[in-house]
Formats: sequence, structure tokens, C-alpha cells
Amino acid sequence: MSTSALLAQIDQVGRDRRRGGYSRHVFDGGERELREWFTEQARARGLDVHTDRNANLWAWWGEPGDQAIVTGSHLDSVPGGGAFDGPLGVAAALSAVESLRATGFQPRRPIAIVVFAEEEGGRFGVPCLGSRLLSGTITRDAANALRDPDGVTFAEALRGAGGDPEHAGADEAALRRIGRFVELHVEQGRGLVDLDRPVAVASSILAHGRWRFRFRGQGNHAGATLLADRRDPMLPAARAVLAARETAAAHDQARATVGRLVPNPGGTNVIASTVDMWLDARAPAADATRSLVAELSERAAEFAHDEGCELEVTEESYSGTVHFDPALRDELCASLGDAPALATGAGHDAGVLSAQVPASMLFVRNPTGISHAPDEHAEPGDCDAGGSALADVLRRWAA
Ligand code: HGY
Ligand code: MN
Ligand code: MN
Ligand code: MN
Repeated sequence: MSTSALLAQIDQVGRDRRRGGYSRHVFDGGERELREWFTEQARARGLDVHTDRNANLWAWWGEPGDQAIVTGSHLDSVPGGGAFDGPLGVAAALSAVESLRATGFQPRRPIAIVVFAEEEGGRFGVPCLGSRLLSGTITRDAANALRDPDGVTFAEALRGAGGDPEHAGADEAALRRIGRFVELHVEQGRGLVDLDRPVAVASSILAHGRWRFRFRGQGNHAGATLLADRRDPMLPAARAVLAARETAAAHDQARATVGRLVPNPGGTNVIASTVDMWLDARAPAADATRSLVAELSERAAEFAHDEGCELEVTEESYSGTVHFDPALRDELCASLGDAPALATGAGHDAGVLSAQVPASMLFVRNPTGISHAPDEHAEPGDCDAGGSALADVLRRWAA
């Protein structure tokens, strides 16, 4: 089955109709149905499937062994996300394995497809949670204590998804088995459109992280409280949203986004007692990301003081700049007909793994350049070109 046909199935199974929009959530609803769909598809292609203690799904062609060639991505999405971010890599992996088996190819090294858990951090707030646990870049205790907006702990969700909260965390044996990792992903930008090419190889990932700015004031009545008597945390939060853009603009190629602003308790006729503002900050150089956040924190503290409010800034996740293995990158570019190498502003499981295993990424052209929104797109022909390119890479690496 082609990559584009498998994508259509994922879209069908994963679209979370209960929530109306297009969201593939983690560990429940669409996610559980997607986990079952992937397991069925992998088994139908002769792969052995198991869930690791961190709820990542592994499908093996051959006995799990050292120096395996591993590919894969994720199936969860951001709220209201697109249909390609994550699923394209999983669909291409299934299609690539199917096409290799159809030609009678006998790999001399094990091949595996992995579906990482909670890549978007859409439920528990930490992106790439499955690959961070696997690689030990987040501890079991820190992960298990994470709570979703309904107060469900990650430990509970992990158990429900077949993971093992008591033994979650760094999985040395699993890491040792990975000889090379390659993740195919829809491009989140217009680089390939401008270059008029279907496939590219990733060169680097911006340094990026998430910080929660909690402005604390005095909850009060919207009508009975005179302006002079207010300590309204919404004001410093609003000023900080504007300052985020200004501060980022002062740093070369930096990005700062406030996509989530949550007043508590959130009543129309209530002055909030706290307002949480989440900052997503990214820049090519790690120190630029860090100084952007430090400058904004300072300004936000002044805004809070002006309104008699307090501010607490918490770092929720951070990844330094990732430079993919240059030898692997160049080899892939050459083998894919002199494909271009592109930097990306999006984080990926491949970026998390790259600190410990030879990791790489392939990008597929996205005509809209939009991602993390329903307009994200890749043409069926380019999706299938990505699947064939991935099959070639797996064949060469596992021969
Ligand atoms: O947020 C990101 O960069 C990725 O899509 N998880
Ligand atoms: Mn994403
Ligand atoms: Mn992704
Ligand atoms: Mn990813």
C-alpha cells in the first residue's frame, strides 16, 4: 500500500470527531485507536510489535538486535493540527517495509519502525516525551509527575497505554540496538517549494524550549472593583505577549510564540487571580534562545510590578541546537540525487535521539509551508516519493 493511501487511513482513524477539530490526542481516544491501527498494519507486514516501558511502539523486522536500522515518527498531534506532521513518517515507514519485503529483500541487519509517544507534548506539556524518556533526557519521576489539564498523571496514562511507569525512563538496551535512525517528516516550511524539489535532508534543528510565565494578582469582581484597586494579572500578561514578539525580533532568526494564555478562573465577570502564559522560544544559537527568554522575563517582571502582581517563570522543556551527523547527512543528500540539506525550526524525536545515536531526517515538500494547522499539506505524489526514498535508504543501510 502506498504512503499516501496509508496516510488516508491514519487520517480516518485518528481524526478525533469527539472534539470536532483535527486532533490526535495522546493515550486516549484517537491515540489508542491509532496505536491499534499501527499494530495491525505492522503485523500485516510481518513485523513483531511491542510497546516499550515508555509507551513507544516498536515494530521489528527480524529479531531485535544490535546495529538495527530504525525509522519512524509519531502519531499524536497538536490541538487542531494537520494530517501529516508525524503520520507521514509512520505511513512512509510501513510502505517502505512493505515494498522491500515485496521484492524479496533479506535485510542483513534488523529493521524497526518506532512510533514515539507524546511527541507534541499536547497533553502533558513536554514535547518528545517518549524519546526523551527512552534517551534518559527526562527522568522517570519528572515524567510520571506531569499532569494533563484534567489532572491525570502521565504515570496513569502511561500504564493505560501499555507502558510501565515503575520502570519508565532511560532504556540503554533499546538505544544500543539502534545502529542508525532516520525520521521522514513533512517539511514545516516552504524550503522545498522554493527549491522545487520533493525531498530534502535535515541539517539542523533550532535551539528551542517552553517556559510558563505565571502572573499572580488578586481575583476580584469585574464590576465592584475600581481600577485603582485592581491587581489584574491579565495586564502584565498582555504586555508580555507583545514584548515576546519585540524581544524575538531583536535576535537573529529567533522566534517567540505565545499560543496558549490561560486565565484562572476564567470568568467573564471575574478579574483573574492568575494568568498563565506559555512561551515557545527558538533560535539557531542556544545562547540566543536563552538570552531572549532572560530579557523577556526581566521585562515581564517589570510589567507585573507595575500592576502590583507577581511573576513566576518555569522552564518546562528545553533542547539545545541539534546538528545532525554531517557524514550521514551528506551521504543521504548524495544518495537521494543530490537532495538539498535544510535546517528546521521544528523539534523532532530524531533531534532528541541524535545526542546518542547516528540520527537523520528526510523532509517531504509541503506546498502550503504551513504546519500545526489544518492547512498543512503534502501531495500524494510527494508522499509516495518520500516513501520510496525511505525504502532506498533502508535497503542500502540494512544490506
Ligand atoms: O513543536 C515542534 O517543534 C514539533 O512539531 N513537536
Ligand atoms: Mn509537530
Ligand atoms: Mn512532528
Ligand atoms: Mn518528530
